[in-house]
Amino acid sequence: IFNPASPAPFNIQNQMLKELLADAQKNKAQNAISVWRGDITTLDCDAIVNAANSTLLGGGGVDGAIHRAAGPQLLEECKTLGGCPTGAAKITYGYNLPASYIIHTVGPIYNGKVEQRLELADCYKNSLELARKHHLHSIAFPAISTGAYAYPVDEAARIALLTCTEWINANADYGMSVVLTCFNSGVYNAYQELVKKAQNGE
Ligand code: AR6
Repeated sequence: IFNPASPAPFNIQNQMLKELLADAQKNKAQNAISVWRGDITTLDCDAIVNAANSTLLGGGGVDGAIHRAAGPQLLEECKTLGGCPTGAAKITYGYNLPASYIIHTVGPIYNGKVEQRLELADCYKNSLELARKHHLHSIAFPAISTGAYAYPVDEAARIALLTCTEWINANADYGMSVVLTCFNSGVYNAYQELVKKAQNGE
């Protein structure tokens, strides 16, 4: 758990994550960021985030996994949303998922331009804002843009961690548990490196 005020994140274990998410549902969310390895569709969060494309009509990767697990009603609701620009976020119900809601955001398709850092940060910030607007207290993110959209994993992980930390610090009165999920070892290693650096005060 990464408490932005002091300690560093670590690879949270299933039982502890369960307790953390249960607390959040009782409105006792800790202001914490956890790094967890696994399939985001299994998480019993108030909301999980989907790394979608601008049509919001489904795709591969985590988007495909979320649509499969949520069931066909999700696509029906997505059809009513009119798509989503890069960096923005839209919310739907979670249907057959353990999570109550899905927040769909669209990451940048990597092209090396520095503006893309802001677009990626906006994905995290706008998802967190939307969660707060809906009174949600736990949210799980995939590593947005690091799959099909080819964003370099190290930079994407740094942006994810920094943006979530800043948001939590700015909303410390609210109470939000953030779970950064890693589905592959590249993303996991990137977060681990950041943890080590934070522990060394870098
Ligand atoms: N749980 C958690 N993370 C996952 C899961 C899962 N079940 N499955 C994949 N990941 P990607 P993008 C990780 O490609 O790069 C889709 O077709 C994966 O290992 O899903 O933002 C959309 O429709 C990677 O680290 O999303 C868009 O067209 C991360 O999720 C496009 O891909 C993101 O990989 C979006 O590309």
